[in-house]
Amino acid sequence: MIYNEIKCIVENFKFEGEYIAVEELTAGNINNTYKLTFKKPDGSIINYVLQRINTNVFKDPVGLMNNVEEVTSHIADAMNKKGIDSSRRVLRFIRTKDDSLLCEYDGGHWRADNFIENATAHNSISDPRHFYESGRGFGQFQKYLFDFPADKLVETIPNFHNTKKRFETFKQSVAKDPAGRVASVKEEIDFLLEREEKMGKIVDLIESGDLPLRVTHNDTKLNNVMIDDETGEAICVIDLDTVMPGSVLYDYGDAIRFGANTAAEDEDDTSLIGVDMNLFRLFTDGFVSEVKDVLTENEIHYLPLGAWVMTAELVLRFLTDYIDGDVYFKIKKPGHNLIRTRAQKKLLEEMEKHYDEMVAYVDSLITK
Ligand code: GN1
Ligand code: MG
Repeated sequence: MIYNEIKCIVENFKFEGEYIAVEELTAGNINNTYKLTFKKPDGSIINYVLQRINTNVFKDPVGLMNNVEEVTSHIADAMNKKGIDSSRRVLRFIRTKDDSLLCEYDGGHWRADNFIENATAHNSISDPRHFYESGRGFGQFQKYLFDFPADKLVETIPNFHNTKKRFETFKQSVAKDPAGRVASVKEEIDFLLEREEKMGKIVDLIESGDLPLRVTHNDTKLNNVMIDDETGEAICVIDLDTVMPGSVLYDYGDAIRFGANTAAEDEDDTSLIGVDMNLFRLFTDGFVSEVKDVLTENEIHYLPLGAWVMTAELVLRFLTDYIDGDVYFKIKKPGHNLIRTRAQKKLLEEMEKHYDEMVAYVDSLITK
């Protein structure tokens, strides 16, 4: 069914060559993603990525495409000026035959971009160097956007990392209990209530002017940066739908949350979950080596707070979605959001044990 639909959508884009195959890529929790394969007249193969934007999550797909086009053009221009070949280093969106960035088909909003060849979006760390590289990749991304005018961007998800607003929404869900699940998650709810104040700390520091707003990626999981299969270098940051004004703590923190975990984000066996301090240091070194000159001392000092808040935020978001009846994140099995909640809760507890060590390490980099 979906494959017939895709065939029709493909005809609307200015792809090169003859369409020969499609494969679904299932790692993302929000959009539906497909790899398309085409054969050019000379017989060579060219691949593209096609995505259906989840408009339940991204309510303004036109504004979103405008954002990502602006951001990727800015990065490509900056690379070209430096004489860097940008063809595998930045996403480029393919237009439709009527020159639009979006194809609307049967109520769905579809977009397409180049496929980065000979590179992988890793879901876990097989080689620790990849995590150092991922730090460099996201750090470089931050640097490229340093002079990007934030007023060109719409907020694709308002209050995305506003943990105070998210906490209010969570409390409303608990009060409503729409799926009748609240009684079974009392322990997880209490765990969050005990941490409510600290969870709002980044928002407070932004409001008080202690942390600046920048243009940030906001979803810096390991699998949102492509690693070159041959060189092991981070070459291209992907999944740009949440690029918006934010704090650098969000980018650093979400990457640590996902990548320094000794287990998967949704590990069922919580005894496997911990913080790998070696990986923590590797990512931190890679990230800070790129952004040290553009960040304030305060931002560097508070980086570990970013890791703590982003992890707590995911406990909150997964639990809220579980309580709401699984309406936001795609789930791969029944109870998936509860499994994710418990895994992130365990990770947060482990992070709390290492917190002072994390702060000491980051502070030692300020004076270096
Ligand atoms: C979603 O789209 P994906 O899978 O990269 C989510 C992130 C969460 C992440 C948790 C727009 O990211 O915020 O941290 O799942 N994206 C959105 O795995 O909500
Ligand atoms: Mg992604």
